Amino acid sequence: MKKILITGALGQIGSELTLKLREVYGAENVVATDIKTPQNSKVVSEGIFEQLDVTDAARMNDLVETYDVDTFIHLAALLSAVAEAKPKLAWDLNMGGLLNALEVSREHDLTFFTPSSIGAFGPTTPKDQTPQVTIQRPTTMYGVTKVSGELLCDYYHQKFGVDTRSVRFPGLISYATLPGGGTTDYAVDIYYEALANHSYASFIAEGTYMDMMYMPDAIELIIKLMEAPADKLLNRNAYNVSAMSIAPEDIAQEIQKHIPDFELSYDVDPVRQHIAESWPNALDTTSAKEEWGFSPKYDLKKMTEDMLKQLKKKN
Ligand code: AKB
Repeated sequence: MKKILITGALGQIGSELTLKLREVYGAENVVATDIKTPQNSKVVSEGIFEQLDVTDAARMNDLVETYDVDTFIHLAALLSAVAEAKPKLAWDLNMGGLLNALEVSREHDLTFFTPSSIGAFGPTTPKDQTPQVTIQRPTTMYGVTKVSGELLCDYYHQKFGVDTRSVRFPGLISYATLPGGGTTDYAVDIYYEALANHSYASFIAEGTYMDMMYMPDAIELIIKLMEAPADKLLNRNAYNVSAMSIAPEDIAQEIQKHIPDFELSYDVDPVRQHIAESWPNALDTTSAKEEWGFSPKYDLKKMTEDMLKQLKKKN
């Protein structure tokens, strides 16, 4: 990766990935883009930043040419709960943006990354040790766009030789930027509320297991996958990745080790609960480990220690 363009750079992944890429590859080699331009963000104020609506193919192409980009990291997308509320917008943005990004990557021979999600699976997918290659019949619009996106990545790789790379991200937990409208967001909210109020009412029910990962592991794995030799990557649609499979009560128990009077209650949101129940409990990540050395460092214990420490520092 020499000259990298990122879309959705002000989002949950983008705002941390942009800063890390600037540190590793040099600020002059990272072009951050987003549809918004908040001025109080380091992403905007401390490096190259360009406004970009990913449905605008001509502007995307101009930026790739102007900055002589060789690597495209496409993050701009609506998350699961918002996509369920606005399915047409989700299709237009998630698929339109991805198609534009793949086209520009084909035309300019760019190495390409975009995240898929555990949302690309559905209720008929095996729930435990979910295989790398398995049934993908999602029942959410988010999932429909993610599985279609995986197929498009495969197609652009096979048909045009585009160097497509992707992972199926689980819920990502971070102290730096809040997620925007996902089903796994409870696992972020719970830490904020634990510190502020010593209690949390979870919108996901007790016993609902989902895969999760701490953001530093997610950032590191994107760089690792992008730096991996192309000939080692057998899966060009997306790799299963996960660092832990947890339910709300597991996080609560871990938080109680630091905040003994923390109390977890439940105020279940039927829409997000329905989405969560259609997703796997725990993915099999063998292919990612074998083909490019995926190795997350944070388990629930380490993540909880760090989340609480960092959030305390922030406030
Ligand atoms: C969401 O909940 O929508 C995302 C995801 C798992 O893709 N965090």
